[in-house]
Amino acid sequence: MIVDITSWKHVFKLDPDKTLSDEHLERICTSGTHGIIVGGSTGVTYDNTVDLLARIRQFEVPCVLEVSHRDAIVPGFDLYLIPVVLNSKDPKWIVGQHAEVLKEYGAIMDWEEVLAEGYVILNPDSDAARLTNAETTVDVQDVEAYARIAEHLFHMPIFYIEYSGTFGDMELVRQMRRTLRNTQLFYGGGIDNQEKAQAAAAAADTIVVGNIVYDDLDAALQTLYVVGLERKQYV
Ligand code: 1GP
Repeated sequence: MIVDITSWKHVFKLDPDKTLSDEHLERICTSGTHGIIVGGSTGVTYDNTVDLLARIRQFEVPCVLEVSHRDAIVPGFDLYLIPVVLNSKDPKWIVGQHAEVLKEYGAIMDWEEVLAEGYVILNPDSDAARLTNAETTVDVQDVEAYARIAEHLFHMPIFYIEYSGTFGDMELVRQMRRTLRNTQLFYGGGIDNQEKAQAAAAAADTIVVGNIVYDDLDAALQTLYVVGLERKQYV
């Protein structure tokens, strides 16, 4: 399946390390969302990633893997998103792990299926920030510099403002939308109701809805209203 992420307004992010019933997975996959990102910060393995992919593949929704660990690179996804944590203090999360993987698989990679994501992780209390040793004490000018690095220096297709677990500063997100020209702005973090989805969708190109899927499925499905994607039988 050819996936055009530039048309994505709304995606769900599903974590292979978390449990979702078949019924809930079906409601997510047939909700009308533009895509499913499979990814997580901890506990992601080859086996739990294969398992989740196989379950999602019963449905027609595009499904992409956000690669978080070299051992969990599973064939069969529509696309592979490769995070580059621009505000990490450890080069391992910027190019280190990437180089390790490419030493092994570089010659056989299908680059048509790979997209780099320039990440800025801003919630210091998130697993993602702790894991990647992200410098979260940054201001708008810092984040703007990262956005320009992503777009103009590295020509990355995606700039991802990540507040995983908490709802972020929408004025900052809006400012990054004004700064970026062609690079697509993803926002994720703390979208757990329609109002927050609306605010985030007004600020970013693509909103990513994660944890609430596991905590309150009906609330998760309500986030589709803002982009006109809801399928009425589910909400
Ligand atoms: C996490 O950006 C996503 O990578 C979504 O965040 O889980 O807080 O919705 P939440």
